[in-house]
Amino acid sequence: MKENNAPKTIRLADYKAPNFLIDTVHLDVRIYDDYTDVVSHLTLRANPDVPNAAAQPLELVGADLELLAIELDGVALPSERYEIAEETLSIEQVPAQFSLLIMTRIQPKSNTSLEGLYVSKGMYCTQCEAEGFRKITYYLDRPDVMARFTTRVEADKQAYPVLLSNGNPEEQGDLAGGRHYVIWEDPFKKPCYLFALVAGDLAVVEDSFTTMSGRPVKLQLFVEPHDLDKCDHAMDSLKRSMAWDEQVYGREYDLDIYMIVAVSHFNMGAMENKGLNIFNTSCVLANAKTTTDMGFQRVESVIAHEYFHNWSGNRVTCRDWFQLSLKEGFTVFRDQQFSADMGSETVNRIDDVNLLKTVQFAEDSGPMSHPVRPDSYIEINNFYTTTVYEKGAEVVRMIHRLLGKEGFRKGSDLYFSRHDGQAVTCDDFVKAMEEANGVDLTLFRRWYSQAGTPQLTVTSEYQPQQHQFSITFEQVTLPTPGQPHKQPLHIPVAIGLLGEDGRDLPLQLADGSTLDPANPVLELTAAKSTFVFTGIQSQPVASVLRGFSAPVKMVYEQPRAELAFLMSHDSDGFNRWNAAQRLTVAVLCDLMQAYNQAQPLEADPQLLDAFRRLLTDESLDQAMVAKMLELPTESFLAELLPKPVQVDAIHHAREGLKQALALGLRTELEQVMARCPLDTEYRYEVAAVARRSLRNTCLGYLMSIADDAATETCVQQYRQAGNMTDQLAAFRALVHSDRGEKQQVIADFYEQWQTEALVVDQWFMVQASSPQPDALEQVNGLMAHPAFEMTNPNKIRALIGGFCNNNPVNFHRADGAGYGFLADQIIALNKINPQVASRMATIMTRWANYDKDRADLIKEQLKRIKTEKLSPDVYEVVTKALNQ
Ligand code: B3K
Ligand code: ZN
Repeated sequence: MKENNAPKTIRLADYKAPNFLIDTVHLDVRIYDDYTDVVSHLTLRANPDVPNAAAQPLELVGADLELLAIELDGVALPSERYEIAEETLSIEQVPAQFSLLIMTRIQPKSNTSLEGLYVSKGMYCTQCEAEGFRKITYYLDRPDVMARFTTRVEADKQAYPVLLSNGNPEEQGDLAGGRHYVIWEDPFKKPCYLFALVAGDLAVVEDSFTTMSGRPVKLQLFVEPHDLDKCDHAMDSLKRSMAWDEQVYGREYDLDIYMIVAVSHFNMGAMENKGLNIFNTSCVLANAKTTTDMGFQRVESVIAHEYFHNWSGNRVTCRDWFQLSLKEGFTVFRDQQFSADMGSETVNRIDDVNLLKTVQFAEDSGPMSHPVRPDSYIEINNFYTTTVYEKGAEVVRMIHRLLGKEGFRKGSDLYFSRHDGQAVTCDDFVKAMEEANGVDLTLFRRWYSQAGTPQLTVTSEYQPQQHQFSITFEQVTLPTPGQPHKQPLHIPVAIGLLGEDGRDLPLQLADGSTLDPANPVLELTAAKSTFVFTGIQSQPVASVLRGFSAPVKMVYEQPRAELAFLMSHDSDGFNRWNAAQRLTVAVLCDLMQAYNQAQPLEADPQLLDAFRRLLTDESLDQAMVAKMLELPTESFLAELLPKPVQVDAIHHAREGLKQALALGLRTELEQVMARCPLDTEYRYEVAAVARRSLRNTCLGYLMSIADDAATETCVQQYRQAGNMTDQLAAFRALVHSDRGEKQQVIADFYEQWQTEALVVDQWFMVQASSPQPDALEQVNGLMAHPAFEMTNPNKIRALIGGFCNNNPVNFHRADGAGYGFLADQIIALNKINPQVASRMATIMTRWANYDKDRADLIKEQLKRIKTEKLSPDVYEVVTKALNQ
């Protein structure tokens, strides 16, 4: 851990190509009980592209390493020939081409940062992205240094029968003392962040896939023996991902073997190491009994995401970490396309946009706001953000919309063929898209360099005499840290105009051009632009930003009647849903006002009617109905509505609306539940997922009344449910109610599921997110529960994250106890796992959005954290939070 005195800021502007390149790496990793020894044999040469490179000193990086030996060209280096500083090993005057042998000793068993080589439940595993390889050996730990790796792993045979690394197994054998070894060879050169190693006692599920050119690939999924019954869905998702990438992008897998290992202690979802993905158990294990529909969906998309990285990330990688979105934004876009093709495109789009608007928009208006391609960072791990991932994916999506499906494919083909085996930049990606299509994306590039969410104000007017409809767009982006002045962006706005019958009108512009009926898009390139549509016989209803065609905050005042009209007629499913949301938000704002004036909370009859139609019209897509009935979350509202956030009014208005709707629509809700009975057999397929989601949404409404009859239905469902989706929905509804029945149910649920770690996470999460006023006391109690582990990120995210992220009304308690609790946890985690600590600390960066009392209380806690000896991760977040 670095000192608390200002760790260094790294800048994109300072990027320099490496002075030395590494061609080959022979690693020999010898695992012993008390330590692990790593012998690294490198062949290096001066970088021919850097003038005078050979005259420069060689500077390798390393962290928490004990150097045991070092040799240059086979000769031991005397200590005066090299210098070891805190995180570097430098050697002056090296030849233009040479070999280096470095032997280091590391302590994986005490590595709780879960970065580098560490141990999870007795299994050795690695996480090297972004800069974890330096915790294994001294190296040029940067993505533009790509080498061919051969890895020998040696360990006790009985304790660690399975020894894995990247590539293909070349040799294995037994050694004296009950030990054994395996040698792995990866034929593709790669940056060290894609290195992986696993040693453990694991069970394996095997399958195979034949690629489009007829090559067989062995697929292996390694898990703890007790999880063997949770592998089918991941394996199936993997095979579908492989086929999809061939069909949609023409990309074929390139090794003979593809391995996935499930690990309980993992900082994020999964990692795309070449040929050896390492997964958080939560993103790979699934079966009906233990996993919800949402869990199944997550497994499918993360499996796909990591698989797609084999091309977008591994074959073509990033030149430096500022280019992270090159692989992450593109790969998220690819996994979103895949999920859309596997299930409902609209429902997936709604979920993705909700995440973007709730989390990314908030990030983009706070002190951590940064461009999709950041200009600077202190700790790169802090930049695996929704901006780099989700906004990055939106940027790629906009390119896709501007170029069309075929144009985009031409661009991606050129990108992959031109840069195969290279480490490149976001600009190289845009260039390939431009050149393959003969278009100029100069202005569009600002999406990569400019931070902040543009606000798009829309006004429109119908001119009955001229039969014209004019629509004006004004874009403004507020200043963000380091960027006081913003420029207009190139914004594609997909649009439709609905006639009186609800059908789309032909779109003819006054300048004589017609919009492509298959993809009608207005391209904004200036601060203000007006478009005039002609031949419009009567006042139309505009459907703007269809499919959420750009990541902007749109402000367009449309009367509630127009929203209700769009809700039932818009041909764009996303905007049908969005109209429902906008109508609901308008009603919620009324209710917040009523709450503030201590008036009764009643549901707007227009909304009640609209919801009644949704519940009773069986011809509608049931998945969409469920989505449209879902009220926006408190966090979504906190981000959307004017500041300071009215924590209590939002909560009570939302609960009040839920109850008013439930009372007004009770019969309809009960009817829907009757026509969506509990499944006797679980299937993860679109219609069944929709049915369960609709049923459980209705159950949630009924339980907002929580009278005896509703509670009885809920308890029945809890007892009879044959799958986790239905069981957990009932469990949550009960636990979040004030019914006494919940005590028994909480105990029963734990009793039933205590041997399933991922279900226990849900058990923590549900209790932590309860709106009941004793939630913090419950959470404090659960911190001492034997199943809680401060060293396991899944447990942290479930219990601490569940409370601080998913329970706004209790986390933001006026007495500040929620903030004190979080600060205590950040201080403790800072020493154990800086990455997770820093994630938790970002919650506190939003203090400026709250009233003065709350803001002061949060700042007080930030200052308290600041007095600790902080990791660079937490230091960066806390300092930026305090200096905003
Ligand atoms: N590339 C990894 C993320 C690594 C995070 C390092 N702090 C997973 C992914 O995006 O696929
Ligand atoms: Zn990724």
